[in-house]
This record gives sequence, structure tokens and C-alpha cells, in this order.
Amino acid sequence: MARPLKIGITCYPTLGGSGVVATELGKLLAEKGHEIHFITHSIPFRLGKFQRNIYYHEVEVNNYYVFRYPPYDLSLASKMAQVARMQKLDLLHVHYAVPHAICAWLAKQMLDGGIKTVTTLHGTDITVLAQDESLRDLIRLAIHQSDAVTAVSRDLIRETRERLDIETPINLTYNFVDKRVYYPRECRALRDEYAEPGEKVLMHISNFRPVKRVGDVIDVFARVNAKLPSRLLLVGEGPELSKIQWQVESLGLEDRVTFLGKQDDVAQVISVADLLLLPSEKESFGLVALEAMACGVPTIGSLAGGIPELVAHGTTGFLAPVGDTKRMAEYAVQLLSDESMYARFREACLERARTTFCNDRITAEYERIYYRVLGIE
Ligand code: GMT
Repeated sequence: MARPLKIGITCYPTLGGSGVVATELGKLLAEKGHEIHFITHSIPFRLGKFQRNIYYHEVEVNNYYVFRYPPYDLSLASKMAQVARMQKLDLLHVHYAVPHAICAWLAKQMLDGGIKTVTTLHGTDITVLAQDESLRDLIRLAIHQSDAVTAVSRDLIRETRERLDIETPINLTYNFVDKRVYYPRECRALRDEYAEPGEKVLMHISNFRPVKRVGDVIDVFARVNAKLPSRLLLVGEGPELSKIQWQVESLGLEDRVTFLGKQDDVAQVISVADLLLLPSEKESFGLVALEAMACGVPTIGSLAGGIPELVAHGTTGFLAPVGDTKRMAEYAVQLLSDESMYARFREACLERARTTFCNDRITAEYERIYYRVLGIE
């Protein structure tokens, strides 16, 4: 390996797949001997126990009385420059264009250009924020000024180009899961708590935002349950939660659906499921479907965004147009009723997670990008 690097990582530390991927990447790079400096407003929630080569620098927002809105972005940019100078960082790898890539660019100016920046686009920075006229130029600037840009799916690259009208090279770097954490866990006792023998277990995990179409999850489940006795486990919390609770009650499904709230040990929880439901309106990648895949759980989902790049239709799951809950339910029943088909899908899930989305492979891809921007062969 070329020399170990000193890397600053900034992400949204408290929630979301982007925070998970950024944190897991930092941990894996640290294991490979790189020095990782997280520069965030709070400790990334997946950081876990103490690990050699990992440092955390908290961004404190200056609440000076003239500020009507405390300027987090400026505090972050200053902190990035300060950490980069003190720790002699080689580069800043930021997750999300806004505000992180802009802050990295500002930090670079403060350092007279003496640092490289890599930006990873995760989705909503483009699919939602770039629709806002007031932010579009800022996002375009953030992308143009990065020394390298990566995106988590081909679909996101396409959408970035279309929405922002840019030709900057964007590397396709898929998300990954750590195979030492995500594998089929022993879960018989846990499963017995939620389902009778012979019942199927369907699961949905999300932040319960409208884009996840959790209402469709309930609809698919109701249709499946009418054919095969099943249980639905809902993991996560968010703005749609009470609406969904009401929907479950109005369908008389309370004794079939369990709300598990937020869960830390996703690999353990997912292992309980026979199927994951991911009917999102938009999903640039859909990390939870990869987490499920690595635990041997096929996904029934929507043909949205990057999901078809992750879930191989007819091999590791089935996909239907957004909102087509009837077709999704038919696929679910077909898969759950055919033992040998299910066994094939399960094997294919494990194989695909181990190969295409393997942590070693994706981490090495990021390293290649770092060395390239630094001009180190
Ligand atoms: O909207 C979310 O689900 C959260 C968001 C985030 O900040 O983590 O997720 C985005 O990034 C994830 C990690 O790359 C992707 O797996 C999600 O598909 C993406 N969300 C959307 O595109 C809606």
C-alpha cells in the first residue's frame, strides 16, 4: 500500500444511511492504517467503541448575539481548516454536497488550496435540494470545486447530470456493509416472540418520511396476510408514524403488526425477517435493502432510483412500479410460497452482498480515489 493517509470525514452524524456509510468507511480505513478525523457536530452514532486511528472533532456553533441564526456552516468550515492544519490532513471526504462540500471548499480557501476534497453524493442533496432554485447554483459550485465526486448509484449520477447540467466526472461508488457485522444471525428465540411457527415475517425499516411510502408497506402486508398468515415488523420512527398506526388500526391489523421503534442492532433485527419491503417513491441506493441482502433476506420493492441496481429483480428480490402494491404483494406471496425459490433467492442475496457490495472492494475504491486526487500512485 502507498503511504497511510490522514483523512477528515464530515457527514450527518446522527441519522440516515449516509451517516452510517461515512462512519463505517472511516472505521474500515482506520483498520487499514489510515488516520481518520471525524469533523461533525456530534459523535457519529455508529462509531461505537474506541478504535485506534480514529479521532473526533466536535463542531461548536458560535452563538454570538448579533447572529439571528447561529452559522453552523461557517463554524464547520473553520473547524475543517483548523483540524486540517493542526493534524496535517491530506484530504477532506465529505458526505452530502450541502453544506458539507461547500464548507470543505471554504476550508480549502482558508488553507490556500493546501488540501484536497472528495464529495460523496447520497441522494436527497440532488433529488430534493437541487430542485430548489436558491440552492442549485450552490450545489453545482460544490460539485465543481471538489477534487473528486462520487455517487452511490448510476441513477444518482444520471439525475445529478440532468438536474444540474454538469459534465464533471462522477465516480460510481456503491454503498457497502461490513460482512463481519451483516450476516444471517441466529434468531430463532427472537422470531418466536413475534410470530407463530408457520407464519411469515415481513419487515420495513426506515425514517418514516413520506418518500418511503410506508402506507404502501401496510397495503402490501394486508394483501400478503390475506393469503399467507404473516406478521409485519416496523422498525424506525418519523413523521408518518402516527398516520401509519391509524392505518394499521383501521384495517384491524393491530395484532399482526408490531412497531419496534428505532433499533441499533439492525443485522440482528433483519435476520428475523423473511422479506424486506421497500416501496419508496425515491431511493438513490436503499442501504437497508443491502443490509437485508447481506443477512440473506430478499427485498420486495419499487422500481425507483437506484433500487434496481441493488436488488436484482427475479434473483435477490422483486421490483414493481412505485405504488403498485398489488404486484408487490403477488411477488411476495409467490416467493414466500415456494421453498426452493426462496432458498435460491437467499443464496443469491448472500453471494451478491459478498461480491458486488463487499466492504473490502468499496473501501479499496475510495482509497484509489484518494490516492488519485493526491497524485500518489
Ligand atoms: O432519505 C433517507 O433515507 C436518508 C438519506 C441519508 O441521508 O442517509 O438516504 C440517502 O442516502 C443513503 C445512503 O447513501 C441511501 O441509501 C438512500 O437511498 C438515500 N435516500 C434517498 O435517496 C431518499
